[in-house]
Amino acid sequence: MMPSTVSRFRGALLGALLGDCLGAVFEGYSVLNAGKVCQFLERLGKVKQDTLVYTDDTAMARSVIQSLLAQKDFDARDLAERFAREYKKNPDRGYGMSVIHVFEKLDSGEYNDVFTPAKEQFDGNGSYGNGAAMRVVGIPLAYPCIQDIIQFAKCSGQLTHASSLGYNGAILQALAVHYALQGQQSKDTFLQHLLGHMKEVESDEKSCADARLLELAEYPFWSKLNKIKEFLSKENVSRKEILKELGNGIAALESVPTAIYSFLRCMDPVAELPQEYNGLQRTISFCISLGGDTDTIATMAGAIAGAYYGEEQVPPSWKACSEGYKEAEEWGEELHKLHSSR
Ligand code: 8NA
Ligand code: MG
Ligand code: MG
Ligand code: MG
Repeated sequence: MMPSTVSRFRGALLGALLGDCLGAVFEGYSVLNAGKVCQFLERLGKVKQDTLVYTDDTAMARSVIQSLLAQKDFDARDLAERFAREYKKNPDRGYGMSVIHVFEKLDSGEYNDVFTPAKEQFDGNGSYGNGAAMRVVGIPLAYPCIQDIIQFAKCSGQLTHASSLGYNGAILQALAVHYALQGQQSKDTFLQHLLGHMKEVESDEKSCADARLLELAEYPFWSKLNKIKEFLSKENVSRKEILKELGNGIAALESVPTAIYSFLRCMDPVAELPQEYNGLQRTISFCISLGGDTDTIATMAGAIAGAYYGEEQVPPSWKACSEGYKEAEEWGEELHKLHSSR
C-alpha cells in the first residue's frame, strides 16, 4: 500500500531522528561492519534500553522546524536566535568544532547582520561542513515549490555555512527529500531531477570560485551525482570504493552524496543486511556501517528514506528509544498542514 502524504512527513522526521540517535552510537568508528551494527539494532527490541540522545543534527533541525511553525515562513533572524539559544541551553550535543564560534557571535549582540558571523569562519572562506545539510529537512516539508526550497535551504544554511560547498549540500539534501515525498519513481528519474537542479545551482560565480579555491573540479555535487549513477549501474560496489569516491566525512561534499547513494542502493536488498529489513531499516543500517560521520549521514539518508517509505516502515523498537520521537510525529503533521496550505 502507498503511504499517505502525512505518513511521509512523519516518516521524514522520524527517519532523520533515528538516523541521528542510532548513528551517534557509532560516530567516528573507522572499523565497522554491517554485522556489528545489526547486532546492536537487534538488541534494541529485546533488552531494556536507555534513551538514545539526539545530537547537534537533530537539535538544529528542531530549531529550523520550530521557527517555520512559529513564523509560518522562513525568517532568518528568528532562526539564528533559535540556533544560538539552543546551543547555549545545551552545548554538549556534539557540535562541530568551529560552528560554535558562530553561535557565540550571534549571541553577543554585536552583529546586526545575522549572516556575518558565518562569513568570518575559516579566514573568510566559510565552512564547508555538513552542518547546513544535516538540519535542513524542515524546509522541503514546509515548501512545495522548488524555487522556495532552493532559496530557503540556501539561506538557512548560510547562517552557519558561508562556503557554497556547505550550503549547496543543504540544497541538494532538501531537494532529495522533496522528490522522495513524491514516492514511487525510478532511481534514474530521481537522480535526473537532482542532476538538473544541481548543474544550475552550481553554475553561479560563487560556486565556481569556491570549487576552484578548494581545487575541486567544476560542479562538485553534480559530479558526485554522476558517480552515484555509475555506481548504481554496477552489480557490486565495495565499501572501499564508496568511501574513496563518495566519502564518509564531515564535509557536505563527502557526506550528502553518500546519503543519497545509500538511500537509492538500499531500495533493493543488500546482501550484508538481514533479509527481513525494510527499505528504511536497510538505509539507516547501511549508512551507519560505512563508519565516519555516521549520525549525520544516517540522519540525512533517514530523512530521505522516511519521506519515501512513510512512517509505516519505522520500527517501533528503534523509535521507542530515540529521544524526542513524539515531537517528530506531531511536527510532521503540522508541517504537512503548512505545506498543504501553500
Ligand atoms: P563546522 O562548521 O564546525 O565544520 C566542521 C569541521 O569541518 C570544522 O571543524 C573543520 O575541521 C572542517 N571545515 C569546515 N569548513 C572548513 C574550511 N573552509 N576549511 C577548513 N576546514 C573546514 O561544523 P558543522 O556544523 O558543519 O558540523 C559538521 C559535523 O560536525 C557534523 O557531523 C556534526 O555532527 C559535527 N561532528 C561532531 C563530532 C563530535 O563528536 N563532536 C564528531 C564529528 C562531527
Ligand atoms: Mg551530530
Ligand atoms: Mg556528532
Ligand atoms: Mg555528525
